[in-house]
Amino acid sequence: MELAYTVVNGKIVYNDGGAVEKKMLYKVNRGDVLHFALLDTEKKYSNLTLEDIVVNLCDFGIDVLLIGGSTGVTDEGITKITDIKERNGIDVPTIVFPRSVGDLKGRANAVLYMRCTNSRKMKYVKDEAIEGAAYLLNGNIEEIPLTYLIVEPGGMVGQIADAQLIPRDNPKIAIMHAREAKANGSRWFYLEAGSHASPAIHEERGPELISAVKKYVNLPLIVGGGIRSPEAVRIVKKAGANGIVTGNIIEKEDMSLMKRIIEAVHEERAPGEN
Ligand code: 1GP
Repeated sequence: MELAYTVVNGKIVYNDGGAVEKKMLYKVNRGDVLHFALLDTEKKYSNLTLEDIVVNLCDFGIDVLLIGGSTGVTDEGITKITDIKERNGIDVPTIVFPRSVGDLKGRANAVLYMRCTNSRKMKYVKDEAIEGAAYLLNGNIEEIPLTYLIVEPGGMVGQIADAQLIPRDNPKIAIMHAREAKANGSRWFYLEAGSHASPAIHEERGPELISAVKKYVNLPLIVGGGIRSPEAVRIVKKAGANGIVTGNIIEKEDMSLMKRIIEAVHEERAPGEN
């Protein structure tokens, strides 16, 4: 039987990942940090159109258009993004950040096929993923197997999932979750503080948590929750994040700030940093 992944010179090389995941991993392995711009396609912006936003973000160099949102992902929403990409010759992948199995209907390039490992609800730990497997069986969408861990304060997602929130002052708990995720075949790990989180993921011992998980578990690590500035980006990068999600800040419609945030994501790391 072929192994799901091999480790070459300390880097993880997956043998059965799809094209989108392989490209992400290629970038992570060469030391890049990935920027995931989380978009709500149903959001009404005041000054810009969704097209302006997508075109600008892609121009600034985001790595992934992550489609999510408080009301879930619709087929129409994904189609809007696909049309914008076609009209503007954009080849940034569209990945669904699902709230539930219903979000797998649209024709995105891939889905974060996730398990919320510290939810107290079986629905988010397993049931949604099992139902979602029907879409994988149809071969319509590439899955990116990911374990999602909600840390304090957790925000709305923490409440909806009824998460047993991960404390910031005891990194061992997060490390154990990450190690379990790896042992059970997850290929990506996501530390989530919650949208609008205060403290954000880069504040109040969040960086220590990121560094601890990164030190003990060799899985690409995505982080998010309250990242709204280039300074915040630099802190989570220094702590060892391989991927950074920004959601809410996009709604400020400040494209010059977004440009600076995206540039900070792609700045070279200082020597000796992860
Ligand atoms: C939420 O981690 C993401 O799921 C992004 O959070 O909206 O605060 O950027 P923000």
